[in-house]
Amino acid sequence: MSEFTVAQERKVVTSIPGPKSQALHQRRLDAVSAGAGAALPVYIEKAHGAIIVDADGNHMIDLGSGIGVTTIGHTNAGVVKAVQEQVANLTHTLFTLTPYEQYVEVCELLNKHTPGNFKKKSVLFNSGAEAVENAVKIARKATRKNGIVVFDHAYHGRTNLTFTMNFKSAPYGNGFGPTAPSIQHVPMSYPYRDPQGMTGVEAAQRSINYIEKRVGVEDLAAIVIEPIQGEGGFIVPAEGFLKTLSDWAHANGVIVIADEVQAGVARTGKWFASEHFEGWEPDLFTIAKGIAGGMPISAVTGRAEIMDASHPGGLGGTFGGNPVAAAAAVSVLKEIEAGGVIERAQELGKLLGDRLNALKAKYPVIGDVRGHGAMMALEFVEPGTLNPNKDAVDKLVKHCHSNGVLILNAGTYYNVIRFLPPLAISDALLNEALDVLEEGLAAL
Ligand code: PLZ
Repeated sequence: MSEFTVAQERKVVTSIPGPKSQALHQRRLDAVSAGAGAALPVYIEKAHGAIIVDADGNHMIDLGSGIGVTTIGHTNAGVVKAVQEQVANLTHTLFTLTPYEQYVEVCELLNKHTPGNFKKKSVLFNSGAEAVENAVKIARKATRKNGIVVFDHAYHGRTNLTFTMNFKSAPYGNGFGPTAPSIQHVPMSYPYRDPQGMTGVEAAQRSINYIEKRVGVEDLAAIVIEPIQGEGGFIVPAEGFLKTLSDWAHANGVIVIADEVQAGVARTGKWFASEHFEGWEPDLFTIAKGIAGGMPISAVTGRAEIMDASHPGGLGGTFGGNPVAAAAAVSVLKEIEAGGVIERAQELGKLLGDRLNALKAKYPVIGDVRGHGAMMALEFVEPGTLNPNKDAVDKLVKHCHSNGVLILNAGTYYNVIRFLPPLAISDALLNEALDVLEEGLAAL
């Protein structure tokens, strides 16, 4: 059992990256494709709770959870036990060949806990991008239409279809061949950057106007949107935006897909981020990242009649819903169900919100504080303007990394710092990490 093998404290014992990490990085440069980036070449050996330990023995406070994956905490005791037991019993059959119970149980739990008071079904895959790909396949099959609407600042993955759905072509799509057809971007509600006083309903009307003019509803299968955008910089749409969109979609026979890959599964202080938005009614959800404590598994969950539109044999893949990953997901979902996890995300949201707002009041380089629960962000600008300030973010990220705090940037303009701590983090550790950030701000 890995419990308590990693002290929950920050400890910087070498430069970061230290000598062992640097040596490993040399090996990597020789062996690994240059295409796989290296945001922080610190090689991690073990982790528990909210602390990751590198090859040189540095203990870093993790405020990123591997981009929102180890939400339940690193090497969570329940996940470790579930994986160890499952791996000794059964590692693979291929669910569509000879099935097993764990897959069905994950689907039952997701059907139960996703929002929407209707009969739901699910299907499992390996990655977020694969879930998005399949949600689009299912929506096209169900509607017999092709068009897909996505939003400015969106991120949906790195496969051919999903990189086309991303807002930024660099670095995701540029040079990687033809983009997928029938994808149209429309404006997102971005309260910090939209014209002052623009309501959510007005922002939705702006998007709908684009959809009607640029795409038309005739061949529109689905709109796909992150209810709180992840890579785009934790953009929370204005109240009424999502409701107006889903009302319009349903009046026009268009399927609504909520990409909850980054924001879902207890992260925002609700089971799913969609629950923060009154009247917003997605038909399908894509779910991944935080669902299995670090094991690779993803899902599409939604209205049973849409989910059943695919002919038998139309959906699948060798590893989708792998027994070990599924056992980890069952453990995570049941731990959330048992209570305390969602409440912890809410408490962390309060702590983060209070501290980040205090920083904003003090440092004019911070233009905006936003998010819900343990998914909060700071947007940096040149003081007194809306001009994105990537330079400040780069300096702060570097300062935090050298001082043993793993922090992530985000945003279309790379001018956002996002906070995605494991929910297992203590108040004391989170405060300490924010103190390190503040030292960096004071030094800017
Ligand atoms: N949808 C909303 O956030 C993944 C990307 C990391 P995969 N975001 C992190 C990187 O640089 O590759 C993401 C997301 C949303 C889909 C995805 C894709 O999920 O599991 O990375 O395929």
